[in-house]
Amino acid sequence: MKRLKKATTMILVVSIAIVFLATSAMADLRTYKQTATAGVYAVTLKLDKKAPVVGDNIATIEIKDADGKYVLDAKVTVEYSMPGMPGMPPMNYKTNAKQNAEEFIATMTIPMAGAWNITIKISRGGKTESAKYNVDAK
Ligand SMILES: [Cu+2]
Repeated sequence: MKRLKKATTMILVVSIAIVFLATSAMADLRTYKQTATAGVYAVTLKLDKKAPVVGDNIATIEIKDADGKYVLDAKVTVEYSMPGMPGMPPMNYKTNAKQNAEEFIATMTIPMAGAWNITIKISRGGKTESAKYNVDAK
């Protein structure tokens, strides 16, 4: 009886662990999330999809200082660009991110599939720092 109870508990614990791991793995596959450093800041860029798409993409930006505290008093802009290629001049776009609770939100309208460079610029106290990301738009 005691052994049975132990086995049942073990199965339960393993099941919970599997569900937990599967759920977090799925969350990783579902949406893009990447952290880059900009000066003293850790800047996490989250997109509403696994990879950006041609059209509108909602970018959520989380900025933390060296103490791990949310930075909210900054001006945040998002620049996204594609270098020139045969038959296509370089494409450069810029949009301002708006603060929303502890994050900043911007919409990137991507006109073409392929490799895009994203630069998030954080201006605060007369200084501007940049965080860079590379994405592949579908
Ligand atoms: Cu192009």
